[in-house]
Amino acid sequence: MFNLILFGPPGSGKGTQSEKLMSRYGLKHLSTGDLLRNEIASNSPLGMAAKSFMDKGQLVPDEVVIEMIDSAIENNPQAKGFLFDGFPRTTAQAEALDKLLMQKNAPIAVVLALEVSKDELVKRLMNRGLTSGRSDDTDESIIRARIDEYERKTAAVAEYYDQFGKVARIKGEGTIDDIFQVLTDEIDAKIEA
Ligand code: B4P
Repeated sequence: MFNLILFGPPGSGKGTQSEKLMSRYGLKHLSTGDLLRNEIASNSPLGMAAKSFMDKGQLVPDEVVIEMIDSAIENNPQAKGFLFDGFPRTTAQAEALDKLLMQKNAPIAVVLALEVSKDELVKRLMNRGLTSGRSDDTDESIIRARIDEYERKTAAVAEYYDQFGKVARIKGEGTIDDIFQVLTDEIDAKIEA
């Protein structure tokens, strides 16, 4: 099994690059943002609870997303590896993920961390808001709240994985294809190692 995390602030290109990586490597894509939006679309109790946090630009509580990822992993026993997108977002989530993967003897191989300036993030998300219909993408103050939440709670996840030497930091500005090339170089080096 080959497991990787695509990491970065909101709007850094995680969802965009995940689509491309998934088709290149045949990994199972697990995006907690997408899983939560599916729960909201189906009006489930979990979705309704999550919506109140997401609409304010806040993180959904750890226990909710950890349980969701746990069942997504269990529901995909044939996966040859997972691409985690937007998860983990706190060190508690990272520790929980490591525990889940330890049971499968398949630890995270690499954390690819996309780095993008704050101004560029706001610009991209406002732009996406014009067409995505996502309520958290249309209001600049909510976008800024998401970036603040990232700095307060999520940036530390990269430091958590640094202690195991697993983080590759990658400039997330430039063309989508150029960034994809750098990401695949990092992954190929890990696969060959
Ligand atoms: P997510 O769905 O994970 O969304 P995101 O971080 O906003 O976006 P992403 O980073 O994937 O977007 P992308 O850059 O691809 O989270 C939404 C919410 O769900 C969170 O705020 C939180 O409330 C909740 N949540 C999710 N996971 C959670 C967890 N684990 N714990 C707690 N809460 C959780 O795209 C952005 C735009 O940039 C696109 O329009 C794209 O076209 C553009 N773009 C991408 N690359 C570009 C490039 N190189 N140049 C120019 N534009 C580019």
